[in-house]
Amino acid sequence: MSVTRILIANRGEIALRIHRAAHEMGIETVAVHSTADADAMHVRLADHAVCIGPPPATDSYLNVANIISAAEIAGADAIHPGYGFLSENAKFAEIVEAHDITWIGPKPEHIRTMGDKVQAKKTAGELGLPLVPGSDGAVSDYDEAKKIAAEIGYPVIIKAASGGGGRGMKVCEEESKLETLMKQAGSEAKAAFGDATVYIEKYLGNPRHIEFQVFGDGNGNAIHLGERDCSLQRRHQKVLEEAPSPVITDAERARMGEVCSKAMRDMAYRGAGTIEFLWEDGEFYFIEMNTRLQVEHPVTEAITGVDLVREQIRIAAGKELSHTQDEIEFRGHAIECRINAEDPFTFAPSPGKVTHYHPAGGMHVRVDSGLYAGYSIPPYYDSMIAKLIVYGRSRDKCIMRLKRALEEMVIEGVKHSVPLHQELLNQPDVLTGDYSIKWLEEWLKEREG
Ligand code: MV4
Repeated sequence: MSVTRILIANRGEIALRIHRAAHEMGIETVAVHSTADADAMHVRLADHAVCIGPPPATDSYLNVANIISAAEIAGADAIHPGYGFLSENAKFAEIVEAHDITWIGPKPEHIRTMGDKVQAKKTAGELGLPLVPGSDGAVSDYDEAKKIAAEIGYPVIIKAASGGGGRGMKVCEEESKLETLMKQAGSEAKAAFGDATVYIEKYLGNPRHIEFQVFGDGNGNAIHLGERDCSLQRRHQKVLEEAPSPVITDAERARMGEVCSKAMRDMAYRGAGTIEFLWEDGEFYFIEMNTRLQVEHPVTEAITGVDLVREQIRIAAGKELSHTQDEIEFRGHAIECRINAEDPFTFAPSPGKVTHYHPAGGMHVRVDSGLYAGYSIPPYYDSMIAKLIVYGRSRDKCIMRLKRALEEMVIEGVKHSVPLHQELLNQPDVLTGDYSIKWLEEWLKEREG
């Protein structure tokens, strides 16, 4: 299980992030890239690089045969999938392990379980995580659905078992609309995921999105690294994340963190995971678990001092967790701004050549990005081009520093979301932390006028 050369099955800032952790551990890296990414920073930094196909992700970053071949050719003994792409593909994880390559990720069975939202909820309930009231598993019978909805009370939400990320959801206000909305949700789910299975939950009107970071060693030891508040989202895309959450007390973190880490111990979870909750009126309700590293992991790193990617690699190599729960201390506040190549008003993608680039710097300022002056942002992939992560001893100090850092950021040649973040950080509700998952879209509507 020794890891000496990691193939990074990803691109952009997360490929750099993994390369950096690997090199600090004396481990070599292999970049893979599409023909559109031949000049990308992740290819330049890596020790070895293999082209795995044409620009469309289905032909390159999602091409399992080409990635496994690249690993064999380059002599990689481990694969890190990053986030997105193949990171939560249980079949891929199994194929990697069948080739005697170390999979830097959770056990395939756990990826599969959590990928099915009905099974994930059932498992979470058995492990003692608090659930949103709703159907006990999938519902197909309309009379049964009406009975459940009447019990929990309207409004209810109909969700697709294969969904996640908000796709295939319908809010139902009254019984007369339930059957129609269930049929719609089912056929949309069938079209999008090839699976018409749906389930029902009480609809929470104004919750926050709060998620706990967990780590397991696969042998029944697990710890938590506190929570992140990711309530500021637009169309299920996170815009700004922070740790700790402005609404969670130290006692609540300790209590809920223990509930999460106990659940991970009981399932002998391996690697990094994120347990997502909706939070309303002081109560947590499990919604999903992500079995991968998340985009927003650096805010957790900033307040705990733990290198999450290093930890993932250690666990995959069969080592113990570096820290006991007692050793984890939460100190200060961190905020991440996601910077996308898009119009800050219309959100239209803005790929193209970056003519000037100067990242922010200074104390407690981190920029994770593959940008450089002269780089051409290809139009084929996600529009996120940089993450600005700022730390301060208090939330107020963090925000002051974040404003300063945003002023320093220079990205020219494409439109990007720095001006949006500057506007956001002048909103009283953002400054006080008084926002829910609805806040951003409502604010954008008002801004449009
Ligand atoms: C909900 C909900 C309200 N009530 N479930 C959206 C993504 C998926 N992970 C779960 N989602 C929601 N589930 C109940 N019972 C509202 C959402 C939701 C949401 C959740 C987190 C962050 C942003 C969101 C935006 C719209 C809806």
